Amino acid sequence: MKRALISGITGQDGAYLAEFLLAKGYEVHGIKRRASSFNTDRIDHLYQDPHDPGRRFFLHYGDLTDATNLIRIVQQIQPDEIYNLGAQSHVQVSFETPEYTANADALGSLRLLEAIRILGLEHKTRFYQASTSELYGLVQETPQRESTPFHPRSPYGVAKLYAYWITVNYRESYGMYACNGILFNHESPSRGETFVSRKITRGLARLHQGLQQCLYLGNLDARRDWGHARDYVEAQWLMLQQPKADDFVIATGVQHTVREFVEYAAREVGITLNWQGTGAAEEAIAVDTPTESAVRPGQRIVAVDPRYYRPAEVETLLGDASKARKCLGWSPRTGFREMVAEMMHSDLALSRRDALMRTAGFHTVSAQD
Ligand code: NDP
Ligand code: GDR
Repeated sequence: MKRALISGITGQDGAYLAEFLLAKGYEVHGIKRRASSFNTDRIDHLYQDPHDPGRRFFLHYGDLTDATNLIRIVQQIQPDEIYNLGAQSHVQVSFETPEYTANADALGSLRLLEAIRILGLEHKTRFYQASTSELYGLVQETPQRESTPFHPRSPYGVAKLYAYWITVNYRESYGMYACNGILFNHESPSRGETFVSRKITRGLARLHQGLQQCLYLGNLDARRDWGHARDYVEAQWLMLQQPKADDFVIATGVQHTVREFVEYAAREVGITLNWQGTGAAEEAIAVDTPTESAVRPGQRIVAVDPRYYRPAEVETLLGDASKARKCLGWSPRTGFREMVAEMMHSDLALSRRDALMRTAGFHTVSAQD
């Protein structure tokens, strides 16, 4: 039985990957951070009773900023594969917490690679680094492929640049099987609520149920290549199953603006929008609305709030995953429209539950960011 260790197992990708590896027959170990409240929502369905003799799912307390803890976990597990998915992964937050982001996202990767080396596991343990299209930042060519030069635009991107190169360096220096997956944006109903995709589907669902009055967004013109997380974790696994370690772009090759994301999501719940104004004064007004929704024709649904603008923006990203298609046999299964619909309907179900709770006398917190 193969043994995998996942950092960031409580995150979106960690949860999908854990489920994927368990289905493949792996023993799966995850590193979770201590928190003052439960932080395992996304993986609770995978929990196995510690008394179950056939148990294949284990969680370990740890942190990417704590080298001795990482060494101890790797020593104890002796994993065949490590997936380093843990990170402070929010680009805008990285401008507020640049030092911590560098510590977790850059040095965290180094600490795991060093743990493998210190324990003499260079020829046993394969390593996956969660690299990102944010490396391209101010893009030098379109579409972006493995050979496109990097120009990161945030402390997050710069930290991930270090992680990318230290992974390449350990492969070249010590013959380790270490790969970078340069993944473009990927989303799902489990996406963190403050990333734009989920903020849109959650916000529209709450508007639909009368739990929120307006959705405030930043740069509506930003263009992204959005795929589905479920498809992308398969690519992560495929990268560690090859005869030779290499780096791969994972993307759909299709691009949409944030504005288009809003339109597709709104249409999914029967709301048609009319955009007016430009720049910070742009807003979307509901034209057609379904009768069962709390949204009324003429209501302002979306407005721009410049506080969501970033000090330096990545305006456009579009990936070319030809190398992954050719060498890994990977291609995305889920289209943009299908993914938006899945997210929208999942959030609508959650908002209906929240609305019911409210009418029954309970109050829910309304996170806007
Ligand atoms: P999430 O933000 O959903 O999950 C991040 C995970 O990392 C969480 O489990 C979080 O724990 C954990 N984490 C954060 N800081 C630390 C730390 N100091 N020590 C240990 N664990 C930590 O991210 P995604 O699942 O979306 O992304 C997974 C990885 O892929 C990240 O590295 C991200 O940067 C990268 N990436 C993501 C893309 C995307 O579009 N989703 C695209 C390209 C790359 P907790 O739950 O406690 O906060
Ligand atoms: P990104 O994702 O920065 O690409 O990083 P995010 O969804 O945060 O932003 C995408 C684009 O939307 C614009 N935007 C907004 N973004 C947020 N979060 N909130 C808003 O209100 C808003 N309005 C407009 C942003 O300016 C941006 O241009 C994600 C993360 O998962 C990273 O960890 C990962 O590496 C990259 O994707 C690939």
